[in-house]
Amino acid sequence: MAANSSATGTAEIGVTGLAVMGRNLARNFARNGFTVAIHNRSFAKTQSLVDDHGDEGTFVASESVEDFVASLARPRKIVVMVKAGAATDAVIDELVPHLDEGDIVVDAGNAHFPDTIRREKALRAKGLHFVGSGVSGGEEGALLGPSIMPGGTAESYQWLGPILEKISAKVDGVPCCTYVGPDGAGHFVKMVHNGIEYADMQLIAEAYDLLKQGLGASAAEIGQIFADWNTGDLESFLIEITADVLQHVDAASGSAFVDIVLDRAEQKGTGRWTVQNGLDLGVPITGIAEATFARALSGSVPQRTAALGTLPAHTTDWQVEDRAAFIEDVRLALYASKVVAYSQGFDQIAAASAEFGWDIDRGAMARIWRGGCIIRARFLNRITEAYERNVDLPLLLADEYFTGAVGNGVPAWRRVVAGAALHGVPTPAFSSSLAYYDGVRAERLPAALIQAQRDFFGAHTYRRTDRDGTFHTTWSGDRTEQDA
Ligand code: NBP
Repeated sequence: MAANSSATGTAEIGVTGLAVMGRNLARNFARNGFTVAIHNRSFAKTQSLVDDHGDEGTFVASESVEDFVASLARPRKIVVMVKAGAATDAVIDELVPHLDEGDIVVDAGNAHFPDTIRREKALRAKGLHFVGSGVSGGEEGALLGPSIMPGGTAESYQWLGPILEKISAKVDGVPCCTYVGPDGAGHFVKMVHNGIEYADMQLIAEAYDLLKQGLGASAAEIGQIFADWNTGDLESFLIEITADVLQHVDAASGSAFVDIVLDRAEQKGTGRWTVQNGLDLGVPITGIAEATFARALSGSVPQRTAALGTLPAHTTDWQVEDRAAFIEDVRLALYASKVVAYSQGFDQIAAASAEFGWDIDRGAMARIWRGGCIIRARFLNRITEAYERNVDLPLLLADEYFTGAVGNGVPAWRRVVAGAALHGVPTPAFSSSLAYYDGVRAERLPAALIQAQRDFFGAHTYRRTDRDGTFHTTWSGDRTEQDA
């Protein structure tokens, strides 16, 4: 370890913010042979990293921001890994006076993309590169290889790309890191990744509940079903850990672990951001929205308490006769609903890319999500292939592979959703995904009636199916039609 006071200026990358994520990211850089400058607001974390892992590579520890910056080779590449929000601004404000033109500041925390757009603009005006980068994979990913989604300037990626690609996860030798697009693009894609993660988790939870209610199966039995599913099209990190969690027994009570966990799902807010942005852009991301609201419902304690034992269900117990067929139906319904959630998420990325001029390659995003991150899954290869077949694909579901893969499961999907409704099992994500599927493929939607109502009470006008133009009917008068 070099002494901070010598300020050698040789470190190839710097990390400031050495809590769980920054500490592991710094170790990952060092283990990959990079000389890493390290810094944290309180020096204890810096010291502890050196004490515990100093032998894993070359760390240059500094107590002050000034020494930290001075220890880096130019152009300086500094990864900021602090609590998202005000802390990020505070760190940037502290760093900037010590930086030189062309230096690169990477915010690898979970920033909200409008903040990244603001920060990029401010630093660009000072001749600095600001890179908002999504990093997924949690603590373990940061250490062993995360999925990395960097935005900012293409020029900054020429410097950063080789370093970030080296520490990222690899699938078939391909790094799970690529340049995403200008300013907020990287953090935007990370946000949608997290939104999809919400949908994926909710769908898995609903599949578990369906198997529990329909089969009366134990957590361990359902865990085995998920383990079996993990050998096929559904193979993914989330299915794998679900099998693991369901088979885990609570040491204190001897019960299945999942049965002793309070059923109130919490959130840190990226799902909410994704849904808010979906509303802003007018993109129906119903899978992500239902997943976010399902967490909110689980935490609606007064409402749940008021409803429990009060609201009549008018259902009977669900006793599935052909267990194997039911398990296969739930598997097919889960796969189909999952494709809908991803299809919607990729629509959101396309809409934002057009809105902000980011030119995001959706196939490349699926490729860098194949490893390192929470939603890593076998079927992401299929998404990359779909966008390679047609870079402007308007709807993932309409790609020939997914049309077949989802289409085959539609009868099962309908049986599962209908069964859930009949037996009172809440499946908001399964149900809304099927409703989206039917909505998006419908030749004619009842939106025509909504337009008519809007014209009736608010003179909002309507267009006709049989000729061009915009019209209004004088509803309160003689009901003649006027050109609007
Ligand atoms: P935290 O989000 O818990 O942040 C703690 C770090 O922020 C410490 O280094 C702390 O310094 C520093 N910090 C704070 Br708080 N306020 C500061 C300020 N005003 N000035 C300078 N430093 C300040 O750490 P984390 O869980 O490692 O996450 C880091 C980032 O990575 C976050 O944005 C998070 O959302 C994101 N992320 C986390 C995960 C995950 O699995 N945890 C996954 C992906 C992304 P101190 O030691 O002096 O208090």
